[in-house]
Order: sequence, then C-alpha cells, then structure tokens
Amino acid sequence: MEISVDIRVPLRPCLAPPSGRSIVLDRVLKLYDAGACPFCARVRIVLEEKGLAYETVEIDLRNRPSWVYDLNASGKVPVLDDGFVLPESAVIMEYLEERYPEPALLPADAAARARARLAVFRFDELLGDDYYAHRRGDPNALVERLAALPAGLSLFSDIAYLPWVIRVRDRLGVELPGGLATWLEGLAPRPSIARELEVVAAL
Ligand SMILES: N[C@@H](CCC(=O)N[C@@H](CS)C(=O)NCC(=O)O)C(=O)O
Repeated sequence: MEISVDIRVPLRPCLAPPSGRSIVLDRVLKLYDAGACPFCARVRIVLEEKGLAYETVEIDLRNRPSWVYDLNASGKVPVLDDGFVLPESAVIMEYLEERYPEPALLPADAAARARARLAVFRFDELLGDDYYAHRRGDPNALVERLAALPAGLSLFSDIAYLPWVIRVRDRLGVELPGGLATWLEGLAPRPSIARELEVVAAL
C-alpha cells in the first residue's frame, strides 16, 4: 500500500482532516454521508481522529437516489467505500480501527476493549431508543438514560455516543446532567469533535 502526504484539496473542506496530519492511501476513502445523521457523525469523527483523507457524497435522505439501495439494501447512510462497500456505523468504526490502527481509539487492555465494545453494542437500549422516542414525542426515559451513559470508557465508545449527546443539547434543548456536560466539555476541543459541533450548529 502506497502512503504519502496528501496535498489534494478535499472535496468537502469543512470535513477535511483538521491538522494537516492526514495520510493518503492509494485510493481516496469515500463516505456516503448526511450532515444531520448522527450515525454518519460517528464515522466522520473516526476518520478525522485517524487523520484519514476522505471525500463525502452527501445524500439527501428526503429525496434519496435509488442507487443508494445498491450500496446498502436498507437505503441507510453511512456507507463507507474503501475499495469495498461497507454499511452500518458501528461496523465501519470497527473496520477503521482495525484497518488504520493508529492512533488507537480502543484501549490496549482486552477487558477494557470488551467493555467499550459492549457499550457500543448496547447503544439502542442505553440511549438510542429513548432519544428517538423523545424526538417523536413518545414517552421516554431520555434524562435518566443520559445520567447513566457509559461515558469515558474509551474514545471509541465515546465517539459512538457523542453525536447524540451533542444533538440532545444543541438540537433538542435538553440540559445535560452535570457529569455528561463536563465529559462533553472535555472532548469538545478535539478538532474532530469541534467540527461535529460546527456541523450540528449549522443544521
Ligand atoms: N444502523 C444504522 C442506522 C443508520 C441510519 O438509521 N441512518 C439514517 C440517517 S441518520 C438513515 O439513513 N435513514 C434513512 C432511512 O431510515 O430510510 C447504522 O448504524 O449505520
């Protein structure tokens, strides 16, 4: 695999690797993306944490092109193309962590890695179901879920939850419990997270 310094202008500068610490591969990673989508945000953040140059194809979810179903039978984004086509944000995160191991987002210790993966595996029950119930106006336990989030286990699992926590605060106007607000403040200066905060602010 050829690795060299990327001097190309990214197709979507607002999502370009922030620090100049980008690596370019023998092909450009392509992300089928939607700015508003927190599942896509997981992947955007991982790509930027790893300093990977990538281009995005923005999908209008309200007027989705039919070819999206050729990439992912469910029609959902994100979908990553790294020479092969891969849907599902949590699987894409795992793939990027394995394929581009530096910098590592999972801890070194096997038990800590397992705990981080378990937190991602249980995302729906620990946050997602109640987040979407709240958005629909259905009964929900969002506030209780936020107070009990498995935050701070690893950067990997934090990235899997952050997009929703940002949207809870900045889009739904729900006040974060103290510990979670502090956790978010601690992560916000990271360029990858600062960019996502900007994406959400522009929605
Ligand atoms: N389990 C999928 C969920 C992705 C997902 O729900 N994406 C939404 C946008 S945030 C989508 O494409 N929705 C279109 C649809 O449901 O038809 C993942 O983790 O990637």
